[in-house]
Amino acid sequence: MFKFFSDSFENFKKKVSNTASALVGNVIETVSEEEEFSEFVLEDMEDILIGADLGVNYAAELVDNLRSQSKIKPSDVKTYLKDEFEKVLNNAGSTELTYKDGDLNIYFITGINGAGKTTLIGKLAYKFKTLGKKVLIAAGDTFRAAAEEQLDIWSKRAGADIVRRDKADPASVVYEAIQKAKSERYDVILVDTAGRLQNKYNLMEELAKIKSVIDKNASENLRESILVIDANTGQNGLQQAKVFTEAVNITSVALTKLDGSAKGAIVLAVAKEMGLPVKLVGVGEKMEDLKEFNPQEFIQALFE
Ligand SMILES: Nc1nc2c(ncn2[C@@H]2O[C@H](COP(=O)(O)OP(=O)(O)OP(=O)(O)O)[C@@H](O)[C@H]2O)c(=O)[nH]1
Ligand SMILES: [Mg+2]
Repeated sequence: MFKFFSDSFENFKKKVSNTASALVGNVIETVSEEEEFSEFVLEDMEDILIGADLGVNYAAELVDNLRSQSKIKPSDVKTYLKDEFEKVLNNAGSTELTYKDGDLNIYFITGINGAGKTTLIGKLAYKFKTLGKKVLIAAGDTFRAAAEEQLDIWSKRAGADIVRRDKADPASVVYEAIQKAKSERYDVILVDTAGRLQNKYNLMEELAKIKSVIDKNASENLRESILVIDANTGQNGLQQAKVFTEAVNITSVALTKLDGSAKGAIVLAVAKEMGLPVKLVGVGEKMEDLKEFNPQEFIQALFE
């Protein structure tokens, strides 16, 4: 529906080059010159896929498919992986961020501490502002010292408005933001949340409470519950996805810090294991370093 700032393909390719060599380059190098898929070669291939953070189950499935057939030769391994990855990404659903024109659009942003939630909100606020939208940020991380200050700086930079109440109950901050947005006809609310409370249980309780405030007051306006995952956390990202999905119904993933990461295969693992589409990708610390995830482009960058 709208296009996020897009890098040139060449730039994007550079940013995922570490993932490309960990995931695809290493397999091709090890496998493609072999005569056949011997047990030895298959085990090597499985180790590489696991090492690239594709996940143990998914890696085993890909290798098992090869073990039980004779049509695909080692020299075809590139095409084989490409087809498989395309299938998985297609099955995870649309990668387009849901947005309804002329209505209030709420985005609920969650994730563990340091994943990049606040930065993502700054980038999204900026993007929506450049599209001429009226944007309100709800400072729902009232736990961490300086969190609201950081968000305040981002909102000013992006030219968005903010509702913040230091040390208040996050759910009440979000409630206030919804009332303000409805009476002042905002297009977008971006809800920031804490990444760490005293323990995981408290955090999940708090997120569920915020979610229920949104459900009670603006359920029809909640467009996406986005889980922010740092690409460098690899398989832990999958664990996070499970925990957060149990607490609040996650609809999509934003993968941050893909620039430089060798663990971008988490995009595929999340799609495969959780059936969740990655919709946004963070490729740097600047306000413009946000991309809409484009599966074709990602595949092309991995395999070209
Ligand atoms: N290289 C790179 N750095 C990023 C990206 N996104 C965020 N960061 C950096 O990651 C660090 C943490 O980002 P925050 O946005 O504060 O993370 P958070 O999830 O809000 O953290 P808490 O509020 O503590 O839970 C900051 O130093 C950001 O500049 C990205 O896409 N690429
Ligand atoms: Mg934050």
